[in-house]
Amino acid sequence: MTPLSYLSGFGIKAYPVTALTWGLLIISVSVVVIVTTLVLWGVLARRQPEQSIGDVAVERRGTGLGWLGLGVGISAVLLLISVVWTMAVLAKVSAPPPGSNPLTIEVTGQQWWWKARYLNADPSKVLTTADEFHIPVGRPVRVKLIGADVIHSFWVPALTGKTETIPGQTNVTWLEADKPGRYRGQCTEYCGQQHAHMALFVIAESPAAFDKWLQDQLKSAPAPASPALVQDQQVFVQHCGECHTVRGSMAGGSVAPDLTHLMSRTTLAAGTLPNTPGALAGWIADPQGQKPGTKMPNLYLSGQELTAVTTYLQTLK
Ligand code: HEC
Ligand SMILES: [Cu+2]
Repeated sequence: MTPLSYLSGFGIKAYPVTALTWGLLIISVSVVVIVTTLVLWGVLARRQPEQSIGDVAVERRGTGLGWLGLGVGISAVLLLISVVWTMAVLAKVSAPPPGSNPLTIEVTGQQWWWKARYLNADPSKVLTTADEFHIPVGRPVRVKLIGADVIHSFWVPALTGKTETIPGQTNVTWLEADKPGRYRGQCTEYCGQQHAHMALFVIAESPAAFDKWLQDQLKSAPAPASPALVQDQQVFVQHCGECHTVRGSMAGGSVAPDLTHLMSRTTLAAGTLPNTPGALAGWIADPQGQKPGTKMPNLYLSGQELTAVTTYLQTLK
């Protein structure tokens, strides 16, 4: 399966939608094939090739109306089936099943990355992270969608359809994965230069693995383990702290991805780069070269500063 295929789904929300997708696809394709065949047949099967059009007398030939009735009848039945089926699916997937204790994640779409906050009544358990969202298998997840700047659209084709993130409004959708896996999502509302590099990943894992992930993510970054690392951290706080947060350091910016557990993510900059030491250094040295237009500026660090910052970031497991 290709990562963004919508022809197969995984989870109680996706199954009825996938069945409907296939049903409508089969009906539509059959209609096109049947109509095309009939038109071609009508065009090609001239009964009296020697006559030109003007020679044919205008006269009533009997059964034409019957054909119209048949065509309209078949179309009406098929359209009715489609409508009823679509309504039934919409009703079924409109909300998580009653009594199902969903997890709630608030997702903010912004140019050009996704911020996630795992909500909790206890503020010390609210987690902020970016672009890669872990969820427990078999539990519904409510997704509250916020637009930070322009309209984006949240789409994880294998799990849920598209829902817009609109500035000034909160939209709510939900999803559930019933198999562990890594499901790719994508912004699907054109939102500017790097719209195509605004991916996200939903990583579904067993409830135990998810709980462990959440507990680890809630921890602050450890204090630097050596005097050299203390210096590296200072370079980071100075140059990067006004935009990025690393909990447990003086860096507390909120306009860019939280980097407290950067090394637990597999990609950088919303799926644009793999999270490898080389790509990380390349990103920090020249974000505008990697993702032209990105809201992270080129900071023109010296070689030494770049090494310091990447060394420090690599301790953020
Ligand atoms: C003016 C604000 C700003 C400053 C200063 C800034 N960044 Fe960023 N940074 C961003 C934004 C915005 C993004 C998201 C970019 C995107 O995906 O398009 C980002 C993304 C990143 C990412 C990828 C994070 C992820 O989860 O994918 C890393 C790593 C990063 N910045 C490191 C740094 C470092 C190191 C510095 C200091 C040398 C720095 N940034 C300075 C705004 C900033
Ligand atoms: Cu977008």
